[in-house]
Amino acid sequence: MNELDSLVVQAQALFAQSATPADLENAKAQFLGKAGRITELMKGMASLSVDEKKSRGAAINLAKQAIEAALNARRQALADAELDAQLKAEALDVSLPGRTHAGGGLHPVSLTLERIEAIFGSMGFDVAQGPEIETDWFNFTALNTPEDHPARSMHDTFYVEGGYLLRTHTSPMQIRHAVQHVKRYKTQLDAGQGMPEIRVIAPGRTYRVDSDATHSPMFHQCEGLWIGENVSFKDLKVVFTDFCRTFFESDDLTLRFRPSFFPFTEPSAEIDIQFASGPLAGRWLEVAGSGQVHPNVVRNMGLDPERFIGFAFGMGPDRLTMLRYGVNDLRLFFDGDIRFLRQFQ
Ligand code: 2U9
Repeated sequence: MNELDSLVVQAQALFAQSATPADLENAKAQFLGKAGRITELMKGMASLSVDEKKSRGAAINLAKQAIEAALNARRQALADAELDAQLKAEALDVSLPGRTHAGGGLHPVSLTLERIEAIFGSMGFDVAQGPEIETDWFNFTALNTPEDHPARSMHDTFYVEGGYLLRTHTSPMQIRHAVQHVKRYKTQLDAGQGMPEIRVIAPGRTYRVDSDATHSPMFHQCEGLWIGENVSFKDLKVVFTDFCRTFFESDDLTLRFRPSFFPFTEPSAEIDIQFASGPLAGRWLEVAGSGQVHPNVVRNMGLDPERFIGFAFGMGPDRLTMLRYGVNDLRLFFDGDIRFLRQFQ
């Protein structure tokens, strides 16, 4: 192998070893740079005759062209490799699941409240919401609850400065609603005419000094009221049976009205339900209290109890949610554990 061929082979080898464009440019300088081997060979021709210069020059040129070709091929190869690596690094895997914002959802008790509102709404009941900090009058007195009733004890209720308290039930809202309703139809009533029936439910937060697996200091209630001139216990039974069957999506569910006592209703009854099938089949489960509204309470609405009559009921949406979903500890609803709450989305 002559000197020029060997130079080409050396250049090819050095170019092949160059792993980066910078290495390659350094290698190029050794052969094609100002002080490179080819330049030196060119300079070395000065002492040659014209003929020798021609043939030597042509030979050196060929070697130079071969080295340049090897350089360009290696430049291209390195550029291709770099592009390849870049494409790989920036590659989009279109089969990956998209990045979404975690969608929130309603709390299970809110789902129950919405469900209760929709069912009673379909039966013509309004939904009334109002203050959670109440006066003694609306929370107790107007509801025929005497001064010495244990519910009024400091141990049973949270009292706020200024004679206010955290409502212990949503019934005060029903009184407020009824009083407004009666005011709106006052002229008609005074003229001896009638008024549209009061048909309302009051869902919301209520408070008591109580805390264990089945009691929370803050809990939910939904109470209902239906007052008219011809409303009876039969209507309560029909309405509540319909409600329970729709709420629990079970047509073979039976109800039992068990005599009880509440200051604001007389007579009063606890309402128990029994499923014919499913995990709770055969057991009587208490779901609500109810009764015919006490004449004193009807009077406190501004109505004549000899003419207007009706019934009321009260239930605990927390407990209904536990029954519907099979939850065994009330506190799970208020701990805010996302693993629990996510199951209801
Ligand atoms: C007015 C008049 C009467 C609402 C009623 C109940 C019976 C009752 C609670 C039981 C435990 C709900 O689940 S609970 O928290 N309620 O038993 N509530 S009758 O009576 C009223 C309401 C408003 C004006």
